[in-house]
Amino acid sequence: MYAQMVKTEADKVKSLDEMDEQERAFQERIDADIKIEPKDWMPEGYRKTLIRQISQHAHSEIVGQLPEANWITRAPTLERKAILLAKVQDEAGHGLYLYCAAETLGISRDQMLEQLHSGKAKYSSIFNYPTLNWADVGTIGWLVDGAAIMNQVPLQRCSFGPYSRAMIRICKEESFHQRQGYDALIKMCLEGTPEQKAMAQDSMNRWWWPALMMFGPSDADSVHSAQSMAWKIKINSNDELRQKFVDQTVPQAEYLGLTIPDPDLKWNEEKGSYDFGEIDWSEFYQVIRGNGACNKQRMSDRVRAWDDGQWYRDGLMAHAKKQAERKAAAAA
Ligand code: FAQ
Repeated sequence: MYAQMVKTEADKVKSLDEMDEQERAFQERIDADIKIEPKDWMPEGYRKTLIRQISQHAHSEIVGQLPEANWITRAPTLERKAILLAKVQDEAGHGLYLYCAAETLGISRDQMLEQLHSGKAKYSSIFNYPTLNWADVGTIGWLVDGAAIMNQVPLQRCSFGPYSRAMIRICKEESFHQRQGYDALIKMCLEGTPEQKAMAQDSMNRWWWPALMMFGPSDADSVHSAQSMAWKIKINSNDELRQKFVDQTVPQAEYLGLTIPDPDLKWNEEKGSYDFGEIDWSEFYQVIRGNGACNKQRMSDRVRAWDDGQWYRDGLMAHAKKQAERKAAAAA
């Protein structure tokens, strides 16, 4: 499985024999499941890969607030509004834990945000789809947070201490997010009107395939998996997690009475898991290249929010400077 997993980079992963002494000692610590901490020596590639993955993950949490925030003002009840507000606020917190973890690797938050705003850094493809009806809020919780949890639970065991610890806190909150989404859909599908159930089905039809794309390209096309798995920055391959997600989600859809929009979805007795249809990879690559339905809007909203907050950041800096000056004067 491992050997055939990544055609493009598999041959670039060094064996222990090919490493110098320092690299070998580092790899042996990873193999023994000893966490790497920010001040420990690490190969430059390990540092860069972590910065790339953690910052993209942080950007996803922050940009991921936007599609759901669209429905805060139109939530159907006060209770649903309060729940959605809490969830969207949690996403900001997740972004902050992750930016902090990445900062320990020698990149500043301003640099990471510059990379996001200039389009140099990616964020998850899923947040470039529009939220067209209230059921989308439920579907995002159920499918999007569900896919995120499937990916993030193993990342709690990631080799880099600060990332692993951030994931432990994040996963606790994500499970609440997923349950609130499923609960909203239970209300619509099992206790709601035929119109509400139709709304949920429409939402399912639009989000199913993009949710599967969240796990990244197929193993055969994943550029980074082989090295990232050798370093335990990733614990499972993209296809392994995608399969687990499908297997977990099909019975949940059945309980809701929703049809998964995939005519090839079928239980495979021999494999003990579901077979499913081919993902439209051309759509995935269009979205990650910036050409999805909402890429431009998401970025302009983020940049505007950043610019609008300039006066507040200036105020904080001025206050910190004044406090430091007062402290210095008192000590003199
Ligand atoms: N979207 O070689 P691989 C959330 C890029 S959860 C965009 O397989 P890798 C919670 C990839 O960066 C969502 N780009 O790459 C929430 C690379 O491009 P690069 C975030 C993608 O890194 C819920 C290229 O394709 N979760 O936000 C995607 O080994 C609700 C080649 O791919 C994480 O970030 C994609 N879907 O594996 C918030 C989890 N997939 O960088 C609000 C941590 C791949 O060379 C509301 N990240 N690419 O330019 C990971 O586990 C990995 O980075 C993967 C990709 C699995 C995403």
